[in-house]
Amino acid sequence: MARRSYPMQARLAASGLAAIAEKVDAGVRLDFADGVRLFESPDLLAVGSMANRVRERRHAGRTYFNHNIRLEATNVCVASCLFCSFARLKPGDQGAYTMSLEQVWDRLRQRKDQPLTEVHIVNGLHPDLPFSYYTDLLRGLKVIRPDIHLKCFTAVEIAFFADLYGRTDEQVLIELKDAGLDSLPGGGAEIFAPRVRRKLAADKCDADRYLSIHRTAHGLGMRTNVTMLYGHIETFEERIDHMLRIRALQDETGAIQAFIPLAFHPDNNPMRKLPAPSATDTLRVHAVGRLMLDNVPHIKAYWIATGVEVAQTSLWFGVNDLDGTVQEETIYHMAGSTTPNAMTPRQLERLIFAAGREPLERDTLYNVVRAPVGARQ
Ligand code: V47
Repeated sequence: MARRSYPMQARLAASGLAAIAEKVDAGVRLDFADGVRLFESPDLLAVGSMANRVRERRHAGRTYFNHNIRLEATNVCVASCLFCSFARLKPGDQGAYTMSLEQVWDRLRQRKDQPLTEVHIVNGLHPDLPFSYYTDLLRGLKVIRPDIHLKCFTAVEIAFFADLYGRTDEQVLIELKDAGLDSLPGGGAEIFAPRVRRKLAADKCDADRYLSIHRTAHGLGMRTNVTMLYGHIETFEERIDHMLRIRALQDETGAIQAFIPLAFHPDNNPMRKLPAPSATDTLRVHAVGRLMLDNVPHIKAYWIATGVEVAQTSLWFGVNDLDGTVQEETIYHMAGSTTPNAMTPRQLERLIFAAGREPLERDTLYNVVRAPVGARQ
């Protein structure tokens, strides 16, 4: 019996995606309804193949990672986000910790032989520390490693500092920048839609302030990332609304480097009855991110959140960045992540090669710092 051919055009038409595929081919921007349709279509591979096309147009097979370390200096946090397994409300609560500055600095000193290029810091919203804790922390890290990039404090932390210490958001950013801050990570975005944000993260600054802080950071010459926490109670419409708000800011400033979907982890938090998002949902969210965010250069799969195998597969679903070696992560491991705590650059290179992609070690600003292993002496 002759085998029936099933070219991609026919497949796209069968899954109701032909019009979107035409737009993608022509470089026409997708709209809200297109985005929702991408989530509703049953054909994950058709969505993935469109995202892959866009990825290859921009980056060919190039896939970035960096050599970084995570530091979480305190988990004391006045916010009670329903999805969080990391925070402890008060100093003294079981499991609460706040590192001394020496302890934080020691984490970096201990790695003096590692060619780290980035320190990524996210903390709880601690009500009692002086602002100098944060500025001294940054200054001390730069003394230990003057060339290290400090990607620290989410926009939610910046808003909290401004309110607690009686400064404007801009003043906080300027003082932190003077102390050594180089860029902002994307955490704290969760879901921008007020319906969800009020339920999950009522104590956090709202979406407008989150985005305004990123805009201000961009105005001060800093790059930032933006995340989206998915796989809990949000709708497809709310996911697309989130992406479109990011796209609108990027149209204004052009200084967002990466979009990072973050898979919800349900262990040890008040939302533990919900299942974790499936691998197919994770692949689709990254693919839709690539298709909707036509002005954001990098789509990152944070392998600690997606799992290593799904992160590897996502390299054919629009993703071109795997974050980094990470090391010392606690937020996801307290919420049930079963990935290793860290990967070596060698392991990252191997898994990217094994996926048929080209690994490149980058710094935080996407300058290539090391050639792939195959090209090394
Ligand atoms: O904002 C917390 C998320 C974020 C859970 O900018 C959870 O390069 C899932 O922002 N299940 C912090 N997610 C991590 C983060 C990040 C990660 C990697 C790279 C970058 C970057 C930023 O973690 C929080 C929150 O959205 N989170 N608890 C949980 N149970």
